[in-house]
Amino acid sequence: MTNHWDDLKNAKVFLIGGSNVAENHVMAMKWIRQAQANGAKVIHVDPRYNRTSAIADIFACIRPGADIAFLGALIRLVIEQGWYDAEYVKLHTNGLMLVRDDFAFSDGHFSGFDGAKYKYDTATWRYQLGEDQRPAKAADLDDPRCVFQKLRQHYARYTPEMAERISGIPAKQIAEIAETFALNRPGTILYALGMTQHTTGVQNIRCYGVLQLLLGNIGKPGGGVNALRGEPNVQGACDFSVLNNYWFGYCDYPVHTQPTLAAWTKAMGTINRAMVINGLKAWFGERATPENEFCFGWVPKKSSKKDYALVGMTEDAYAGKLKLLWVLGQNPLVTNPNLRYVREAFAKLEFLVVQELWETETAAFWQAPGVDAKAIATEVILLPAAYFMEKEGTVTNSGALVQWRYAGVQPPGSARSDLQVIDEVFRRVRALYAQSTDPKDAPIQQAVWDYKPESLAEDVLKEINGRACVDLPAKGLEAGDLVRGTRDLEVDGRTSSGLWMYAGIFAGGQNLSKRRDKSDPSGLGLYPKYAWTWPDNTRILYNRASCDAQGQPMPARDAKGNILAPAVPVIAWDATQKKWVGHDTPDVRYLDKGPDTPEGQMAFRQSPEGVGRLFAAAYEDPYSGEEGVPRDVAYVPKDGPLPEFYEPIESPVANALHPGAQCNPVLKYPRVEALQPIGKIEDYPYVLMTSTVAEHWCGGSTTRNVKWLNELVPEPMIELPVPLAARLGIKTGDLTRVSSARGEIVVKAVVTRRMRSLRIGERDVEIVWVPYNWGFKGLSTGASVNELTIDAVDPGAGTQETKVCLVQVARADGAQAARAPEAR
Ligand SMILES: Nc1nc2c(c(=O)[nH]1)N[C@H]1C(S)=C(S)[C@@H](COP(=O)(O)OP(=O)(O)OC[C@H]3O[C@@H](n4cnc5c(=O)[nH]c(N)nc54)[C@H](O)[C@@H]3O)O[C@H]1N2
Ligand SMILES: Nc1nc2c(c(=O)[nH]1)N[C@H]1C(S)=C(S)[C@@H](COP(=O)(O)OP(=O)(O)OC[C@H]3O[C@@H](n4cnc5c(=O)[nH]c(N)nc54)[C@H](O)[C@@H]3O)O[C@H]1N2
Ligand SMILES: [Mo]
Repeated sequence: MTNHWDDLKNAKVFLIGGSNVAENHVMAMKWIRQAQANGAKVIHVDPRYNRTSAIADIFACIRPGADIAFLGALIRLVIEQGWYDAEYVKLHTNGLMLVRDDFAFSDGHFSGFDGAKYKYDTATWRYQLGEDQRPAKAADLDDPRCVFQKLRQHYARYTPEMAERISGIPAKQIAEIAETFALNRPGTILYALGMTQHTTGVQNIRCYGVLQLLLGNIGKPGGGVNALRGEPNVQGACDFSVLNNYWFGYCDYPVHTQPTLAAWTKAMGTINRAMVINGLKAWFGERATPENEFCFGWVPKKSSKKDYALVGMTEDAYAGKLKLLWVLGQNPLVTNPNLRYVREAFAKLEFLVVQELWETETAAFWQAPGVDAKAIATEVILLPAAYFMEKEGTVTNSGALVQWRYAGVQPPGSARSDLQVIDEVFRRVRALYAQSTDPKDAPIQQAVWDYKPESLAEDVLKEINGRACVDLPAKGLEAGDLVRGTRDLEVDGRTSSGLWMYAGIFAGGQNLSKRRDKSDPSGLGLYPKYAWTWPDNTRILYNRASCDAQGQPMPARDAKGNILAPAVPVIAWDATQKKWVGHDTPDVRYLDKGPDTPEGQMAFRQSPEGVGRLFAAAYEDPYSGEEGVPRDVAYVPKDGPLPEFYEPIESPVANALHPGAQCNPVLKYPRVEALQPIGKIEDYPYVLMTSTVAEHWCGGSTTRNVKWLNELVPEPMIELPVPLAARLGIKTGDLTRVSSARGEIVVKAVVTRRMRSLRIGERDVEIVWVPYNWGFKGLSTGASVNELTIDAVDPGAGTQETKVCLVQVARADGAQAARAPEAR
């Protein structure tokens, strides 16, 4: 989230795409309802009519995976109708920056494509640079070489009619949505899995960024691009790099071609190096010195050739290369796609540790129906874990609000908190290495690990917050003092911080995540003294973008300068005090550098250009002061600087925009032919969409063991549109066989008008739905839909395409064979 939950009340319009917020983020509804009571409009774009659709003013039924076609048309309309905020675009985005002349796009491919490697060379995705090595700028947005005009050209193909042909949303409704969203400001976007679980997941979300930047909706109350995060602490987990692709604080994880900190810095920039040095100081303390590159050599390096994501791990296990797997708080034998492959891979592990509340399908994979346990040699250890109310620590929510949770009860039996388990395992491993003289064991012997059992979680949080490592009189800190925020952090090892974004959570020695002060002086829902948000307790990210060139709050406008919404003060430059002040923590690099300085103009200090990126150019900010080392390096999506529509891997139709590029060109699938078949429309004529239900939680082990919830939704089902069910002779309650190229399940049918058939090009495309919350363990058992889903993933994020694959559907008694819809 760029904004936060309470801030939803400030929105005048909601575009909810790929999110069922009413069922999956129930507490958001009170803010959405409050906004609606104040006249806000809600637009819901979803293949299935659900409880979110029920409260929407406009419901648009979309074919799964077609969002970029629809959003491309919105972007086109916003530009062509002059609804964009020209002043904001010029000031706060890279709209004016000149793109290299050799950048091109044709037949579905951007310039630089290497088909043999499924890869782009990004050399042409760059700016024309001025003499100062910074991006050259056009005088106005009409310059055909500027980013804004490249954007306009790119989306010229996305007419509402083309978008209708691809997505199934009528062109007239697309125009209505564009106008409603563009002319009501501020507007917010809420999204979740319907947008991310696709092989175009990253670019789906990029569309939202582009749209919101065009409309000037970022950095303001009631605006933003708001990811509704899933698992309770998934935001915190990502911040701390419980991910394969990022290191802590969203730096790139070091790879084997970067053995030194100097090499890594060349690729990542000196700003990120400063964060990493603070981290290394937290991990290795006094051992980390400038002379030994702060022990960077001790950090394990990834192989840049290997895939460490879930599917990559599955592949390695299958190939016998991954021998020991330790699963904490995950149930992949229900929730990973293409389960047959996962099951076979697990059977090849030598050792499996599952740290869990229950004996899940994962812990018991060898007991799965049809599996011969005697043929499996894997040794399985089940460690009993404490549940959330049985332990203390922080949870970071979607709005980056870090809240302390207290233990309510003691864990039962021998169950322990995950932190206690990790602490004990580390101490025992360290003891095993105590006598070793092998240099590779030094990090295990030397890591700082001195948490006290009685204050374990808070000791870790203090380490994360960071400390002065030496006396810092200029900052009023003595060696050992806790730092008070990111502005206390030094770049040279004189401070430590386990995660720079969290520096200040323990300011003044107080655990600010425990704050529960409900005062809100601005009335904007900022609640500045309630718990704590990163960075530096900022509630609205990029809030400098709410101000104009003079640093004063600016109204929302269209391209002609007509005011669409008044300025709402969040922060501003105070010329008398000579600093940025406001209701929120100013999201600026230096509090005392005003609008007359380059830094004081940067609304997007996290991007090397300092502005929002409509076009995701490859770019390094050259000004680090070190020869050949950039200060900051831009993130460049693997699949293009502008979002482009591609069909899902299993799709019912050909790509209407470019037959030469059906699917995401940088995606290699299948990776293992035998286990990753791709279904054809002739055999699997319907589109399967999967999601969760309000009454269960994800893989279901925590909810399928609760009798009351099982009464509400006792088993999985397939939901079918009425005309399809009639054609197949299926009634509600009938046992139905659903199959894909990868597997087959039998579930009961529910025939509803919530599911629809969409006209896509020359074809009627029928969409069916199955929830993914079941498995063979627990009080309520049932078929796992992930037997059917495809394990293709987004090439950038690695997210599985579990929102769309092709299936066949038939009555399980075989009385009536399914028939594919004929092309008309
Ligand atoms: N009660 C409950 N709450 C939960 C969870 C739970 O299991 N139960 N899970 C938690 C977790 S981990 C997560 S990640 C979140 C998930 O929260 P959501 O993302 O809301 O979860 P889903 O219901 O999977 O998917 C959202 C919507 O996307 C739609 N959709 C599917 N494909 C497409 C598409 O291609 N385009 C568009 N526009 N829409 C599409 C689906 O119909 C669905 O309504 O919820 C969290 N909250
Ligand atoms: N087809 C399909 N598949 C999907 C999705 C989809 O929409 N469609 N959604 C995907 C999404 S968004 C997600 S997040 C994943 C979820 O996938 P999983 O993470 O595998 O699902 P959960 O059921 O949440 O699994 C969490 C497990 O942790 C255990 N647990 C709970 N609390 C604790 C704790 O404090 N400590 C420990 N050690 N264990 C604990 C629970 O008992 C549970 O078994 O599923 C994904 N899979
Ligand atoms: Mo999730």
